[in-house]
Amino acid sequence: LNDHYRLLASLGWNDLFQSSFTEITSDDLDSQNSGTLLPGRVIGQGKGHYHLQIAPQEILEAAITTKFHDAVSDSTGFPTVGDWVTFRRGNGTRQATIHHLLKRQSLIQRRRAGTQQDMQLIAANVDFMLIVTSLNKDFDLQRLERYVALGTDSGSTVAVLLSKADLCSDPGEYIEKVEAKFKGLEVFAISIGELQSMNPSIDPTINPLAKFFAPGKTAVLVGSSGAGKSTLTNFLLGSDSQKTQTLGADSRGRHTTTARHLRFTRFGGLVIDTPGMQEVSAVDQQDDLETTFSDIEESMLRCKFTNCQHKSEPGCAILDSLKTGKLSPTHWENYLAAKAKASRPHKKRPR
Ligand SMILES: Nc1nc2c(ncn2[C@@H]2O[C@H](COP(=O)(O)OP(=O)(O)OP(=O)(O)O)[C@@H](O)[C@H]2O)c(=O)[nH]1
Ligand SMILES: [Mg+2]
Ligand SMILES: [Zn+2]
Repeated sequence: LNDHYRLLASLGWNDLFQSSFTEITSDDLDSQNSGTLLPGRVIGQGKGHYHLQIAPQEILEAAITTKFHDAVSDSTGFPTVGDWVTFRRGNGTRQATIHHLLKRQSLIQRRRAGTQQDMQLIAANVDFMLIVTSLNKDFDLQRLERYVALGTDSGSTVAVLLSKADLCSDPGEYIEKVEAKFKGLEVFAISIGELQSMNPSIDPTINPLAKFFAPGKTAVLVGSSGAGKSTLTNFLLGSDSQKTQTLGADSRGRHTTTARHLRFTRFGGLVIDTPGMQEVSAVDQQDDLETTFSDIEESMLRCKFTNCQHKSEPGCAILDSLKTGKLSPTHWENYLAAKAKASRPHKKRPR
């Protein structure tokens, strides 16, 4: 078992998670009948399920139990990308059930649009929150301030990556501006071309970014759409697996990335790419489905059937929440409308 936990260290496992795990599982009465509880890390979330990384090469598909779901009092109680959870695995299958959320070391969250209290979770258990903001006409200190505020009290260390330095005649001037406004924050100007030319070396003695992606560490990239988060992610992964925006006059504000995933970088550490965030005030129309309606997507995780259409199926969590008033009909209709809009063919970008 000790070997197992050594493997988990490469996924970010540490003493804090270990002690939370021990505390939770020491009074687990079901292990005799239902199998042992093990720790896994949430690396992604789909419709009706989570993806759990349980070893460097092993990923399971998992759903939370009804007991877990019913014990949750608000959206912060659900697992999000980066979370450690306990799971039980089905015999000889790649399916698992999630039973507990382990204590979080850090949590990046923001208030959901149009609500007072409801929080939208961005990522958990990250060591570094890297704000990516581009050095072109979009550069905006006030917006940067709102991103910095996301990191405050999150438990993670914030740093600023000024992207597309190749498009800027004097990156140093911007570094100074940001450093002057946010005392103590580390600020770097980066350009993908330059990073690639150092390729594959992200040697800490040459590249100051290396520490963010060191083995066992987790970094999340946040920032507005088009800032270059996925382009940087692809560099870190050493592959083109993240779709990036094609350049074009109208590409501003489009969301190319629509979901969050935690992945291994080729430097040993882990990175979470996220969909660009809109200004909090402008969320309603523009924001992607995942971020505005994550409460609904979370509820769907409880539908009895993973292909539930939420129309008349038995065990449908959506119909249930509508009936009990937990979900407002207006919010549900907005979701359906936004979803229909997002899947209309003309929204697809020409290749
Ligand atoms: N000139 C220049 N362009 C870059 C650089 N990095 C990224 N880009 C371009 O910026 C555009 C947007 O990049 P993405 O990586 O898709 O942006 P994103 O932040 O992931 O956007 P969303 O997924 O919508 O949030 C793409 O056309 C990239 O090729 C850079 O260092 N220099
Ligand atoms: Mg992206
Ligand atoms: Zn349903």
